[in-house]
Amino acid sequence: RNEPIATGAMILRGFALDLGLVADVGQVSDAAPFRHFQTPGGRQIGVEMTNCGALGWVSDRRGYRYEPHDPLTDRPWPRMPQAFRELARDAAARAGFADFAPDACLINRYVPGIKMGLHQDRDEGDMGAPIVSVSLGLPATFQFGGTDRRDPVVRHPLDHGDVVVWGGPARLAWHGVLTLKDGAHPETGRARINLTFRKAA
Ligand code: MD5
Ligand code: FE
Repeated sequence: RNEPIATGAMILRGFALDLGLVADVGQVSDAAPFRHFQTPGGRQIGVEMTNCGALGWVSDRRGYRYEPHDPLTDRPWPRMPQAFRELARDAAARAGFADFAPDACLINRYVPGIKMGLHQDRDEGDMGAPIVSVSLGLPATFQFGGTDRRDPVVRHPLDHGDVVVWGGPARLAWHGVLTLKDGAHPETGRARINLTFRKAA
């Protein structure tokens, strides 16, 4: 089921079910553990993060950026699993963006009580490419606004297996995730995992 939510943004309900993605996340996080990054202002980000692919999103006192190495291990980020790569490409194509070849996959882990405040994704080199976002585990409420911070926001529930594709005019929309409610999911336990595929270079 395709659910358009704005020009350039579409929810593909249940598009990522039964692909073994949670097991792949476990493989990645065995090699590159989830951790809390620091913000440039010196605070700790509530969401725990790791990455796979050629480039990974990192944050520290020096700023936000993409790096080829994990600062925790000084090793390259783990390879992007083939199932991730294919899912991202297929979802983008379904939403009208042919030939999406992400070089970065940020993996966010939310536990109950954690949220992601409204922000824009603007650290990527290729703003012409879409972003593909995959929700796994506990449900969450996504907040989606406009390209101006003051634009009104609409809320969309996101469940295990839902995929959202953002591109074109939606690429620079303000967005966030409301505080995760308590619960347990058979595949992820007390957590929500979000995969965010991007063309960073
Ligand atoms: C999440 N993650 O559920 C969200 C899903 C992040 C982040 O926001 O930056 O890690 S990605 C949603 C997204 C990406 C790019 C553009 C828009 C939404 N948008 O235009 O709303 O953990
Ligand atoms: Fe974002």
